Formats: sequence, C-alpha cells, structure tokens
Amino acid sequence: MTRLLEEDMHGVGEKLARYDQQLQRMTGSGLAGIAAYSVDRQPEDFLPLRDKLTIGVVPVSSGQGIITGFSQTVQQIIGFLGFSAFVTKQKDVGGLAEAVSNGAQVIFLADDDCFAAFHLAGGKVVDNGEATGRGYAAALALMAGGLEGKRTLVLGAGPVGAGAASFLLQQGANVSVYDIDSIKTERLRQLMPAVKAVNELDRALAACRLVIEATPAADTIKKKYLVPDMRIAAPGIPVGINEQCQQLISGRFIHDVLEIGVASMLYAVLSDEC
Ligand code: 2YH
Repeated sequence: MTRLLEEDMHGVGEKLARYDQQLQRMTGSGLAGIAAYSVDRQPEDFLPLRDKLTIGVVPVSSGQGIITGFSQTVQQIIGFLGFSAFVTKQKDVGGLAEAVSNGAQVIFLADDDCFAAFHLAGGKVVDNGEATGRGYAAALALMAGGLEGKRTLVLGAGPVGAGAASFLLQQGANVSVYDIDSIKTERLRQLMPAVKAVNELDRALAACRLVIEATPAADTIKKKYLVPDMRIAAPGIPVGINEQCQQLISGRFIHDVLEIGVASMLYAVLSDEC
C-alpha cells in the first residue's frame, strides 16, 4: 500500500480554491459537487450540517509514524467544504480522547494501512479507499456527461478500484476491471458479477475511452492510448500517467493526493444525516 509523503502535502491547502476551479472546468462541479454525487446527494443537502458538527483529525504515530502536514491537510480540505475541523494536539489514543472531549462528532484518523472517518453517534465508519474510488468515479461520470451504457475501464482491483467499480455499475456503465494480480480481479468479479474481468491491458486500453487508474504503479497508461476523447480519473499514487502524458490529456485528466478522497469520505460519513 502506498504511503503518502510529507512532500505530497506541500501546497495542497493553499491550492484548494484553484483545484476546485479546475474541477469545475472539467466536470461542471467542484469538490463538494463531486463528493455529494459520489453518495447520491446534492452539495446543498450538507449545508445544514455545517453549523451542527465539529470534526476532529487525530495524528497517528504507529508504524512509520506521523506524516508532517497530513492531519493539517485533511483539516484544510474539510474546512474548504465549510465544516469546522481541528487537529488534536495529542496523538493516538490521547488525541482521540481530546477530540471527543472537545466536542468532535466525526473523527478522521489514519495509520499506514487504514484511513477512516468515524461518525460517533451514527456508528458509521467510512474507509478512504472505497470513498476515494467512488469520488473519482463520480468525477469521471460528470466529465463524461453520464455513464449509462458507456464502456469504462478500472485499472486496479484493490479497495479504490472496487469503490470505483461499484459506483460505475450503479450509474449503468459497462465496467471492465484489470489488475496485474488476476486473483484480485476474480475476487472483485465475485463481489460484483456484472463486472467484466480483463487480462490484456493493451487491448482493454485501446478499446476504452473512460478510465479509472487506481493502481500503485507508475506509467500504466502510455502515450499511444491517449486519443482525443479519452478521459481519465486517476486516484492511484504514484500516478499511472507520466508528466508528458498528463500534459497531452490536460482538461480531461483528474488526479490529486487527498482532496477528492477526503471530501468523499466526509460526505459519505454524513450522508445518513441528510
Ligand atoms: O498514507 C497512508 C496510508 N497509505 C493510507 C492508506 C489508506 N488507503 N496513511 C497516512 C498515515 C498518516 C499518519 N499516521 C499521520 O500523520 O497521522
């Protein structure tokens, strides 16, 4: 599993407004619209919750330790969506205690294997992997002007790819999934029988114009596949499209380190309240 780095956090908070505008241009919706769509809601549905809720972000030191700026970046993304969020001064269990004592009803925390949001009163837990997959699939659907009957390809059959595939199926898309590990693809197909497992990446890419790149590998999508009507939403870290290819597909390519994932986690954990 890819671990985020301190440098991944640089500038994310400061560039949120600009990133939101880029998303608006590409999809017709900003971060809030994409996250709301990922849970079948409208951004306005969440407005009344903004003044009612406080969100605590707890740094976790286990495993490889705290990533400088990680919790603060999560806080900034939540703040950008208009919610009140704070990072606890203490870490780990002390931080959790601090968050709850200071009135947080929703908690975000991550170790090396799991990044989750918890709604304490609602007893709800949302995993970053699934929420990120759904968020990027929602962005792809908006970029494509709907997915009904359209052919889509998901690269990577881990939690992010599975979240994306589930959303794409709900939108009526024709979903193919590729993973370098065919056991993972088969496992996903058993959970979602409507998904088509593919084992030839080149053929699948040549045949598909709407792609979710959810692998932890670099350079999975080569220049030759970047035809003019191709649209790619790429939650994978490191990103599977090199910088030259990103330029070629700019305006039809979405990738970030945390923004869509955190926004989608927040709206997913709150979705039962609106
Ligand atoms: O980057 C990661 C994991 N790879 C998340 C996996 C989610 N699918 N975790 C962030 C660790 C943050 C650290 N413990 C902190 O600063 O609190």
